[in-house]
Amino acid sequence: MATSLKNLSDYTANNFVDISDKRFGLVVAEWNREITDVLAQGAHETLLKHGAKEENIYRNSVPGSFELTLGAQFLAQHEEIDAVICLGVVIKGDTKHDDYINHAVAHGLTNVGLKFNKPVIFGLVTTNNLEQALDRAGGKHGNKGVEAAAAAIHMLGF
Ligand code: DLZ
Repeated sequence: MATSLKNLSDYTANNFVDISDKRFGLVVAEWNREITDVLAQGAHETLLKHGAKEENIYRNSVPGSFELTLGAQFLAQHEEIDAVICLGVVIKGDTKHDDYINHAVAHGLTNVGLKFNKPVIFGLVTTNNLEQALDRAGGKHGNKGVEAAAAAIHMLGF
């Protein structure tokens, strides 16, 4: 990542980012796996479409979304990794588990990004039910995995 001060226009004109030599970590939660697999596929395809090399995409799975933070840290600590994309699906149930997980992951990923000074993307789909989750994994609301990869690429333009 560039550390020198650039013109303000350089920060905004980052529609094209050369990611051909960038290395990406994908951290994918296994809970709701049929959905997180679709998110991961969307992210993976988006990175390739924008020029990333297959061998520069490192996919790792974690048990559930709560573990995304530590998974992200395991990858982000490596200097060779330029950005980490975290993908999970948390569906509201009878208890407040979703609240605890979602907030923990949001705080956790923020901290990892700041600690290692690199993009750590929050690709967590947080919904009230399964249908809303499916809508966001290749359904009528697109694929949040694609958006997460796009966010990573955008941030690498800084
Ligand atoms: C325990 C749990 C529950 C109830 N729901 C979800 C969920 O909807 N999505 C998800 O990714 N993970 C869930 N988990 C698992 C937790 O994220 C975590 O893996 C366990 O609490 C172990 O730390």
